[in-house]
Amino acid sequence: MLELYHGGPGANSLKALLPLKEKGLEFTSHVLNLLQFEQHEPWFVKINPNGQVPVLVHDGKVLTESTVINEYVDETFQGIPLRPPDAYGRAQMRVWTKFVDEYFCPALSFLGWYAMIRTAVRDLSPAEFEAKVQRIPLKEQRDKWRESAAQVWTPQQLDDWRRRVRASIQRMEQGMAGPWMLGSQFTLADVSLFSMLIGMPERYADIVNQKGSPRVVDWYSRMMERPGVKAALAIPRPSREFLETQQKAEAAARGHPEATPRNQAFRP
Ligand SMILES: N[C@@H](CCC(=O)N[C@@H](CS)C(=O)NCC(=O)O)C(=O)O
Repeated sequence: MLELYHGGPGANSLKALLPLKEKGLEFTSHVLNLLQFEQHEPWFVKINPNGQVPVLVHDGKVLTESTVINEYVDETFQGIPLRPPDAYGRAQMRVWTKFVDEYFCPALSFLGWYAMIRTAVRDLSPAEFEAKVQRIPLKEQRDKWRESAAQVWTPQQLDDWRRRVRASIQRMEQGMAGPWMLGSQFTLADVSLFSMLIGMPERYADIVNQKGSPRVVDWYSRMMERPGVKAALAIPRPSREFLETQQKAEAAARGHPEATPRNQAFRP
């Protein structure tokens, strides 16, 4: 029996969803609303003490870390193979998955949180917000929630994360070895990179576009045609819906001082 605890289809959650869908595996999906702190509820922290998604549970065995989950799934289950058959190919694949985990994903994540979190928590008073943050197991994550709500990051930091995102796309553009990242075989390298790229041609049109990164744009279109990708992207996205509701409330309140959000005190 397979169960996946995840957020909506984006970033590390999409990364773990894609191989399950590509292989056509049956699994029970548990979608958490990350912007309402469901991943820090005691019941979930019992499953993953880090209070983060994704988590795969296979016959009662708990697996964390999306990149590790994906290799486990490919090694354990039938269906389309997602790792190259040879050691050198697998090493090349892991260079990309490591690059995503250590460089690309952190840069995107900081920019995403900066853009989202303050709006997401606008209904919470500072005390309510702090009570939620206190439950977060990892200090790094507590800091990240607090810093993004207070928007303390400097323009230089934001510029540097954007630089890293741009450098990541250029590295992909130069490294694309065929229709898929490693050449003719679709692998976990494509899975990892695409999970970060999803939505970028719209949100980062100045970075991902036909002129500056044509091979990446063509690859993205090929990815979007895959039935496994379509199936993964059809998964519910409660965090996104919640954020959109908060954004509408924020827009409606603009210019109405009486509708000032309760988290005013977070603002610098
Ligand atoms: N290294 C972990 C990172 C997991 C991670 O960052 N998960 C994010 C979602 S993409 C999360 O749960 N964020 C919510 C939080 O930390 O409060 C992995 O690859 O699985």
